[in-house]
Amino acid sequence: MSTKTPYYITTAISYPNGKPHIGHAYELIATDAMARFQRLDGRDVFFLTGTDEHGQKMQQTARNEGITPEALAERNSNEFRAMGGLLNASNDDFIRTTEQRHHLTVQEVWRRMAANGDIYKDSYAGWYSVRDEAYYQEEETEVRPDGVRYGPQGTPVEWVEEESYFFRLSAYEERLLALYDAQPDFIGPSERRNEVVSFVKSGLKDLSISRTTFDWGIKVPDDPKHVMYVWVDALTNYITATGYVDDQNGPRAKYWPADVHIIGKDIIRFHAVYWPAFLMSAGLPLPKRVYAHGFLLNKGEKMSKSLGNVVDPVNLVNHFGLDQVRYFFLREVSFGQDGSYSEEAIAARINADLANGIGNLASRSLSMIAKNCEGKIPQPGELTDADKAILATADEAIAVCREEMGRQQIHKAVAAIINIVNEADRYFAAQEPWVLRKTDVPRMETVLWVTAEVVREIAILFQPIMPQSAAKILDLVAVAEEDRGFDRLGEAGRLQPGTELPAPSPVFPRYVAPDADKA
Ligand code: ME8
Repeated sequence: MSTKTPYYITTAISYPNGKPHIGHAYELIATDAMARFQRLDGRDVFFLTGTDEHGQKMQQTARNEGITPEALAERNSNEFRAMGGLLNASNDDFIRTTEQRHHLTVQEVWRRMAANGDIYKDSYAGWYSVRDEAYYQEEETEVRPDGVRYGPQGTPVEWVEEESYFFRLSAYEERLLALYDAQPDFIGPSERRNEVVSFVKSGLKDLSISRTTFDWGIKVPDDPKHVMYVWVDALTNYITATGYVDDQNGPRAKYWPADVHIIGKDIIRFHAVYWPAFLMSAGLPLPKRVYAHGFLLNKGEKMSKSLGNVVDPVNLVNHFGLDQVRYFFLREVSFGQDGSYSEEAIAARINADLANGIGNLASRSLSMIAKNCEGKIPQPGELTDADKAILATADEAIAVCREEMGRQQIHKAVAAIINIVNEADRYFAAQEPWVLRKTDVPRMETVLWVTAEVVREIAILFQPIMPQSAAKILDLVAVAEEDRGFDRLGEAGRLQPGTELPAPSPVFPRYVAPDADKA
């Protein structure tokens, strides 16, 4: 049995009412980078993603397409799974809410909430947004000049009036505020935390948690006329996958409670208000943290199907390359804030940071080793202050990355790695090993050893962000698979003089726009 500390991280589960878009890809890439980081840092990671397949939105979309909700869910869930493959996502499981294991867990959680006296039957009358699968107070909605009433996220709402089970959310107001107080890290970033605290302080109403006017959902125990409100069902996916509710000693039960749920800012209320309240009611441990990233905007505009700018992640990856796209989003967007992207911005990053940055540093130093050191890691002589300073910069970066990744500040961890690249570039330029080749060969060998060693550390650190490219660089400096963890950074894994290197090859080509030569 592993003695490593468990680390459980999740994405939201996406609605498979359509194909995945770039917002879904972004969330998966970011969560994957965090999961990979913790694995390399020695944690026993469980990383979950999946699809949220029930609810009125799914049923309506299926009806419009003239197919069953099962067929719609199946088709698009496969698209989401394929996107995970395309993006090189390292998730350990992919949950679908239509699975039997999930139905059983959700019904058990419902029974526990009912046994705790938190569920009662009444009738609901109010506004509902099918697109958000959310109930809104009248004050949160507005009638726009087009005569349609919209909810706070800008989606149309409709009047719903039916018999419904309710969850006694009002009884959890104080307990939730006490939770946010006792665990200031429960919600991040702070803007989202403030938003949630003021929402709860403004007063919580009991929540309608079942529907009778459609049937595409998980049945309420002992009352099959009702299907559960899709968010009760969806949120529970996180615990289903661990098997914790069924068996606290099961093989994956050690992963509950989750270390962090990564979601978008539009669904913070469900995760930071409803979800902990449901868990408290069912007597289950709460996740440690909920972190909401921002929205991706295409050239500054909100993506929408009507605007036609919902970019297909497959096209983006085919055009720029997978690691280039991963790098761009994780470097360019402050994780937690909205971010804008455009082809020009992606191209600029690729060329500045990858082709001219790490790619150039690796190829210049490694091709000099190939030509001047018989293709073997050279023997360093005594280290100068400049050598020690650049090695220290590389050795110390892990502490910064650990701190920043621990707070989901991925862009800051990436910036810390790029800082090593920039310093190493300056070091290489200042040391002029191509001059030393003619004047002082032992000193040239020292400079090349130091540079190759720094390249090794940069590549180890870059693995969570760009797994394939980092592996390629590590192959070029002949680092064995088992020596690629963060425990091999610094002195523990220094390049061994005399090690034979493969022939160097470029890792990050410059991006040239397809029609650039026609201009
Ligand atoms: O909300 N930029 O599913 P979903 C960044 N099924 N992130 C975006 C985005 C964009 N333009 N558009 C969407 C749901 N997202 C529910 C979740 S979890 C128990 C149930 C994010 O398919 C969004 O914020 O609408 C969410 O985190 C995820 O993609 C899935 O969105």
